[in-house]
Amino acid sequence: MAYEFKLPDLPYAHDALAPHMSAETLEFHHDKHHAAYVTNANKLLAGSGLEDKDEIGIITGSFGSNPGLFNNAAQVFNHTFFFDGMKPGGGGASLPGKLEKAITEAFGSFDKFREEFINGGVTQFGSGWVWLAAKDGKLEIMKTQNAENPFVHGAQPIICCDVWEHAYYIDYRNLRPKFLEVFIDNLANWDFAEANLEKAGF
Ligand code: MN3
Repeated sequence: MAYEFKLPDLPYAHDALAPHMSAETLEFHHDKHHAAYVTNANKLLAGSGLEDKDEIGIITGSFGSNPGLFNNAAQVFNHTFFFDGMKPGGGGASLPGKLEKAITEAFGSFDKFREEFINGGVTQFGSGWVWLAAKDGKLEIMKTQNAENPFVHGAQPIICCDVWEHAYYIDYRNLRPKFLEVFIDNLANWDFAEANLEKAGF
């Protein structure tokens, strides 16, 4: 049975993240951009020899050898992960227990983590992503270009922010730093991050 990429519904209404992220942004970002990656990934999967792999197997299996498939398949995963990683009333410094402990161990404090995550997103030149990722049993900030994600760098994703311009230009124009601050302070779903930390073996 060949794998099929699917476009999941947003886990909240399109207007649920306003004023931090508008319904218009989510209508374009989920209903148009994310949907197009799903359509293209399925087209490019056909005949690739990776049809029988799972989602992560297709991503890691196409990395470096089938850029068209890799870019679309990874962007399907990245966007689902990004949208699941936000919630209405999210963000802020109050974290679930395991996440707080792991962040404090890795960065010294939540404020230092916040600063490093925002700085990672701001300094990712051009299109890409900033991640809190788990590698070798430790949390780190990882920035990736275009569609790359932690799986192709030997790491597990915990939470991420999309820093492609389409993620923030409607709401914040060129102010990427402001968008990243709002992500950490008002949007991040720390329960989702805690669940991913447990999946990564913490
Ligand atoms: Mn995007």
